[in-house]
Amino acid sequence: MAAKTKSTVVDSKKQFEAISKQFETFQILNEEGKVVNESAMPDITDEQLKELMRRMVYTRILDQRSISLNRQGRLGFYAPTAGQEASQIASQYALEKEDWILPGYRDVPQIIWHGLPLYQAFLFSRGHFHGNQMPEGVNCLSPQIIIGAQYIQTAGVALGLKKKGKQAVAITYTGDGGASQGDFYEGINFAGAYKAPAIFVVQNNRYAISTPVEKQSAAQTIAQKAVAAGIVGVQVDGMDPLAVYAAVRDARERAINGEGPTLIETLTFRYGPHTMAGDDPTRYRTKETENEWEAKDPLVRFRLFLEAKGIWNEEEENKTIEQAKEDIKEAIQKADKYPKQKVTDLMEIMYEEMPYNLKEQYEIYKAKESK
Ligand SMILES: Cc1ncc(C[n+]2csc(CCOP(=O)(O)OP(=O)(O)O)c2C)c(N)n1
Repeated sequence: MAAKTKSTVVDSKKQFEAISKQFETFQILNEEGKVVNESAMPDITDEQLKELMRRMVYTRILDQRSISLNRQGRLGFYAPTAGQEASQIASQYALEKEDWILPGYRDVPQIIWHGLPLYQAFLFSRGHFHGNQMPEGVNCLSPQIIIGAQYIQTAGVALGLKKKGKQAVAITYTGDGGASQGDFYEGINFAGAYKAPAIFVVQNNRYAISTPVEKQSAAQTIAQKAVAAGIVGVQVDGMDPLAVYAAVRDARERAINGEGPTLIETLTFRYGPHTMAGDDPTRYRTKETENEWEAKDPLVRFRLFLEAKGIWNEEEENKTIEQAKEDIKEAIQKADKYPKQKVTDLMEIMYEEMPYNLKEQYEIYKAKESK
């Protein structure tokens, strides 16, 4: 190995040490469900805490049912979410209705809790256009498949909110892999330059399909990438719902006050495969790694915390599970009954004014469909 460079220009060791000190993981609730950071406790009522738990339990059931429906051939594209509930649900819970969500493909739970009806989420999975039609007043874009593209769009949406004088933010999500994309850097840089009210979340679940985060970047944390864009960066325990909630509330307040965007890295883990399209995590993850992360489970630690406060019990949990199962059953039936997608539907929704050459094709299909 080559000798270490003795530089008189920069003390590289000192520089790296200073960076890692600035981006220590923010945590409120530890794995045993104990508050370890009392002074950072967010302002949140017992009823809100229970609602957050309900939503996380509900979402875990939705994930299990979605996987099973996918295996039965009743859903199409599906990216599992179990393990990421604190990161996803607590971050959405910290928003207000007027805020905008620009999700990635794994972030369907956040847009459901922001108002997308469940049957439409199922239609989205089936590739039906109606799954992308947000109801009036549901401020969400449809899930982005192109890795990182939503980061640039978020900078634009946030700048639009600022120009319109709205007291609202735009929040977006990508994975650790997304933080290696050019769009990621362009998005955070632009939003920083214009002090746009944006919140950029990177859900670091450690793998971009099979590529480990260590192979994605030489940076010790993803949060520190905020420095180059001149914005605030924070690394959060993404298995801790209270820490995620507090970090997003904090970022939202800064954004609304005109102090610009925040980059939040949530340290999390997806228990399941990358998507249901044939990924096999046992080929790139060890059982030990999986066990290590499952011991950090957000539902387990939050349940312990709420039980110790005397505001959660088995009955509450079972009620939530039953409700989720009932809603899912109804929603899948509604999705089944929804009119099948026609070729002419795709043409109609794409254009306000259809080009003449497509009009010809449109008429041909219209005639075929009416037979
Ligand atoms: C621009 C682009 N390149 C490649 C892909 C293929 N692809 C789909 S998911 C994925 C990995 C993304 O990993 P990460 O950003 O960590 O998110 P995660 O799926 O772990 O939530 C890749 C490379 C894509 N969809 N878009």
